[in-house]
Amino acid sequence: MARYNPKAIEPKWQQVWDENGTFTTDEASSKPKYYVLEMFPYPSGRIHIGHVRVYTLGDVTARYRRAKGYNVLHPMGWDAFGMPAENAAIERGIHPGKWTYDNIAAMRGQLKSMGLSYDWNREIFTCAPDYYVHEQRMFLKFLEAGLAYRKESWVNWDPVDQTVLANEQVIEGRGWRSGALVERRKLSQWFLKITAFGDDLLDSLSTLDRWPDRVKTMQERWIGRSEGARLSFRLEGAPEGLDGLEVFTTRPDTLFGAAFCGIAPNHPLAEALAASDPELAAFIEECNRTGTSEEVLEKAEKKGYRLPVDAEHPFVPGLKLPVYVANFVLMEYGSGAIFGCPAHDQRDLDFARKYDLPVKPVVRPAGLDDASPLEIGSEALTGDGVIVNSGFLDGLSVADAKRRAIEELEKIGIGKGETTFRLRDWGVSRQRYWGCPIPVIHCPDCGVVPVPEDQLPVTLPEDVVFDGQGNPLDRHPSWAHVDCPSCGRPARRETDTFDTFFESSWYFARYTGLTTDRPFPREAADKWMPVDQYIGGIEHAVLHLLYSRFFTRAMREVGLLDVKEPFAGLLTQGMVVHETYKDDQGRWVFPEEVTKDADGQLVHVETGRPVTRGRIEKMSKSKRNVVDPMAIIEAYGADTARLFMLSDSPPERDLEWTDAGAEGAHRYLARLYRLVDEWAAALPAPGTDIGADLAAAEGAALEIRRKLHRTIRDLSEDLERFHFNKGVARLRELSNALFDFTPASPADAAVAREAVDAIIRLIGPMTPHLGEELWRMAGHDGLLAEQPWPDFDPTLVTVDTITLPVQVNGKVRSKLDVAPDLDQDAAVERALADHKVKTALDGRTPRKVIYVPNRILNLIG
Ligand code: ANZ
Ligand code: ZN
Repeated sequence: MARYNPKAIEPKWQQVWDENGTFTTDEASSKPKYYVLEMFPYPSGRIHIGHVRVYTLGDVTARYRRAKGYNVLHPMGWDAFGMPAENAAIERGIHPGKWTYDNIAAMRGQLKSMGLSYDWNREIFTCAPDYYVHEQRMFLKFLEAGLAYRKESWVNWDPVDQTVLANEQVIEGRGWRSGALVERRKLSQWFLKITAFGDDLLDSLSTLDRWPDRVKTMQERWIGRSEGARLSFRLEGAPEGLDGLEVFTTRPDTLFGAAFCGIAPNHPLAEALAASDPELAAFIEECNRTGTSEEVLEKAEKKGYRLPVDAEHPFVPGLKLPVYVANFVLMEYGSGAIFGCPAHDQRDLDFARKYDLPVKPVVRPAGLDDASPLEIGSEALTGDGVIVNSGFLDGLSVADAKRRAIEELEKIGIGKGETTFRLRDWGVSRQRYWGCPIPVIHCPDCGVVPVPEDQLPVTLPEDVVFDGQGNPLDRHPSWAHVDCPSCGRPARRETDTFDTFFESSWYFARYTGLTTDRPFPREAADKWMPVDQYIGGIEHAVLHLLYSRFFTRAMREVGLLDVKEPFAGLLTQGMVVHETYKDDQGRWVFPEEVTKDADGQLVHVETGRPVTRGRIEKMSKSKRNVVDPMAIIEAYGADTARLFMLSDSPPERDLEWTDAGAEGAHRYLARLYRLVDEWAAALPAPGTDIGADLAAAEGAALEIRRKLHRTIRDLSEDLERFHFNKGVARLRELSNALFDFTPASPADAAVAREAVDAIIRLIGPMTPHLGEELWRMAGHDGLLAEQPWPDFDPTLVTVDTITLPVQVNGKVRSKLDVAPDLDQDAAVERALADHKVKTALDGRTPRKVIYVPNRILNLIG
């Protein structure tokens, strides 16, 4: 008798798929397309358990769709630029390129050992010139189209990584990688005009009906569209040319409650006045020590610096408002200046209380009658209501007053309605070596000159020094020194490289065809895009997913493809979590080091000292609760790891890794293997016409058929909806029925053949190696991976009832057709209504009920 041995089976089938080109996408196929993609990995060196989960989810989807008759595109590649490679160079003297490609080789092997159905012919490496040359061309196209531009701006500077960070990369005021407190700096940077698509990026979210609401909400907030007005205050005491102050407001209805104006620390007026005011200069510098992200400013204490300048109220002649430099006003939002209405804005109220400014309510909250006094304590009134104390706006609703105020501003020519976005243009310049060089040259005479097409790609020099001091490209002796392509005089290459989110913003389109003359073939992109199902982590809800949506629009605008949305369906998988332990010193302990002593107390295996169980947490090295996927595959095989990743939790939720769970999954697969092994010889040969025998099936065999066809129907639904855990449970239930079944008659054997063939196909996407092996053991030629998904027989699934025999005093009196798993009360009620049972009971009520669900009901009376 053979034994389930994944170590032998798995490499064997991987090799067969490879040699056979089983997963090579056929461009000539006339089947409907299905593009499934998992977020590609950063080549850190080893796959982690999160990879195993996400790539299993994608692989089951790809294999299922293939079986359902789709022409599937399922590619894989490497997000290969980025800082860890450069850090390795600094720390260990390995060239980032070598480090990266070595890691890729190791991880590719690990992914292959999982049996993933990728078309490896389309593998991409974003750090290779044949990939990034297209980025350079694309960037120059964007530049031409006005979608890329250069400007001086205040940026988030990471003092440890020595680079600029996008706002999205600043988390609670710290760099997302280094954890260092972010500072502000003024630099000349390249920007991509994501704001040009602000409205569309927002409005089109409603078309993404296969995206999680959570992600859409996060994007909506991030884009942050605000409708309001821009208006100009006349300033008294301001230097020439700076005496009009533009502010953006979403609440023009509260203008009569204005108490002050605030400007950003980097506002031109503040900078002009600081030139002759050291105290102001010091205040500005203090503000610059915190990052530019809103989050930070929101939390910081509100502070201001009173300027020797007043603003004239536009509607109230003679009313003068003090002007402050305020630390909570952002230069990059609206116009970098505000008017403050303390009664109806919390920040303004905090500020007013601190600097003793008037607080004048101008909105009476709905439900508060005219007579009651309108007083503001420590909380601003931000709700709806009726306008008061506001001249020509009095009596209007907030919405009407907004419109009326804008009308008035337009009439007197000092303002207009305006929409503003929280979203800012994407700064893509990074002062790093291991990234795609930005293909421009700076000429003292000609300014910024694009690198001519025939000189692309601009490749990275190999001979660079990594010592952690700034950007190595800057200090390379010759690389940056070139002649100006336009005037021929000495000029200098741009030494900044692109943010690495650049690469991942279009790689999904590159997979549609690896052309050299263009980023991807137009027809192929139009055929394959959008990705039908994208799978990856929720941590990319705004960054990567928003950039990709923008890039797709930008690529469309420059004529590279014709879709707007890159990802039609999105699944965000949860984390894999694991138990944690600490010893009596509070140190983390590996779960393998924990055992129970004679009294059943948890202790450390070596020291015998007490250990306490901690929370179940995301796997992390520091908490010593990491499980290495390669060790799992080594111990149980990839199919067990895959099956476990699909069991227990829905994909969006966290999944707890337990050894017991993995062992359970393994035992189940071994049992299925034994079943097929035992049955194989007695099954009718494949291809035999078993139709008549199947039709003759009855009793337990018929029950098996019913269960089988229901499982086919329901599992298909489960896979379409990504309810993989439910699907696994269903398969195990079906298997249990088979384990209990002993085929005796020819009809039974036919049913066994039908069931074995179907269950192999059903489990194939989840445990593909075992699937292929069982397919062979069951006597089939060819590959399971090329078999269609089984169909269910509708006549076998419609009858969702079972036959329940009813005994009265031990004698069968009737048979009821009832729903499976009916509870006792309902079963008794049904029985008492049955006339044969009634006759048998002859008016007596049963004294005792014996009920075995789905088997028998015995009434004693
Ligand atoms: C006056 C006012 C009165 C405001 C009131 C609010 C409530 P959202 O909705 O997020 O777009 N603002 C404008 N530009 C700013 C900047 N650069 N930095 C900081 N704050 C700025 O917020 C728009 C509101 O935020 C604007 O409306 C403005 O304050 C402030 F009862 O104007 B408001
Ligand atoms: Zn020149």
